[in-house]
Amino acid sequence: MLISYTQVQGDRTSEDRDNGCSYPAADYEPKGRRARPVHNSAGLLASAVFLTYAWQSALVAQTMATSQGDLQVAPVVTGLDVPWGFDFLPGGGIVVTEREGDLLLVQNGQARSVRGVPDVVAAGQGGLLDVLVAEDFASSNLVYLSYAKKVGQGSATAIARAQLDLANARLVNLDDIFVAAPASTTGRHYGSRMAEGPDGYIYFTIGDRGDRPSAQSLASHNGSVLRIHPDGRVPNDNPFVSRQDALPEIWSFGHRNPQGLGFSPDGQLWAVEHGARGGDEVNHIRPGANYGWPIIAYGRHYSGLKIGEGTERDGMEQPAYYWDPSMAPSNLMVYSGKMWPEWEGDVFVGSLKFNYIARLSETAGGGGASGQSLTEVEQLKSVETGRIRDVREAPDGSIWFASQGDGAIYRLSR
Ligand SMILES: [Ca+2]
Repeated sequence: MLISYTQVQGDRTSEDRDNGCSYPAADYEPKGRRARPVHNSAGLLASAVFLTYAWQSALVAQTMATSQGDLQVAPVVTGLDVPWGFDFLPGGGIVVTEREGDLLLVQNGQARSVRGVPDVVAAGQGGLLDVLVAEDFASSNLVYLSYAKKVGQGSATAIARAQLDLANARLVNLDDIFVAAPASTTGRHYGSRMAEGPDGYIYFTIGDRGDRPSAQSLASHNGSVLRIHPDGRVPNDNPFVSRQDALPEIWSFGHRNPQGLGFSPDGQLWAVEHGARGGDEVNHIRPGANYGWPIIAYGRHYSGLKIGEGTERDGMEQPAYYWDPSMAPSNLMVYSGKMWPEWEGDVFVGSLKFNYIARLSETAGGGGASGQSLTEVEQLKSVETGRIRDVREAPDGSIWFASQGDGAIYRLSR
């Protein structure tokens, strides 16, 4: 059943905050084309009381032609304003973030705005970003949010943890378990995708915040994949815990702006990042490894200038795959094979720029040390796949995706 989420006209002056920023084409974040929630002078969301919800009869599912035949594409929730992340609740339903600062609980035929979300800096690429439902949610009610947090005159990527009170649609016991250092006055490259590991730790990404050299610095969280306990403590087996010159949460580094992160069914960690022009890349993440930015990279700066030293260097990892031209990757998901056994182990990546979901398979022969280990073998595309912001596998093996272009979440199934 389709749930339509309707917001009243918002204060258009909130869009002015995006003005004056310039971004490379692949990362460019257009403003939401829908009404925006009203923000008061303190930056607090004042929209919740104005929200209304409406039911519509379910639209007929459309079809998408794929290598597995014509699949059904059905809208789950519409009327969203820049959906950024969503995740599944064990009892059915989903939680969805809207970048402007709303968390929605979509469950039992209702879309409700969740109260108690943290104040976010909703400007540039910042805002309320990813949401992660804890594996043990049924007993813990824990959810994690990543967001742009105001710090001094700038902002920093923060991870908050809270309990989601489903009955009352509110967060309780909200706590920032991590705030990246340093903060930055730029509104770009927050990273922010999260995943829970099979080890129970929380993994998440942070981009270079527009300060390229900082991606190589272990004294900065910028340009990293990080790993923490669910309460924010640092695991004592993180790769840099014993180094005095390193921040101990860092798991891997040398990343530009990773906005996709996921574990494969066999427990391997994968990430996808916005590279420079012609250099968006998928990486198999290993602890302590250096992924090269900005010393090695495929592609060029958006100015046309060459990057760093070239494409390879000893001690720096090669991507498993890269796109040239850049497709502006959002999230990444490694598929279990539950609904489509032929796609087991394949990597699915949403494209913001070219409006499709990439399916990547292992290269025959494994690629080896110098070759790419993945190849893009299919582009899942339909009128619904406009500006894919998130892609996930549901518990039943169907593939769900958030279309920023449509302000909707769709379910892809047989
Ligand atoms: Ca790299």
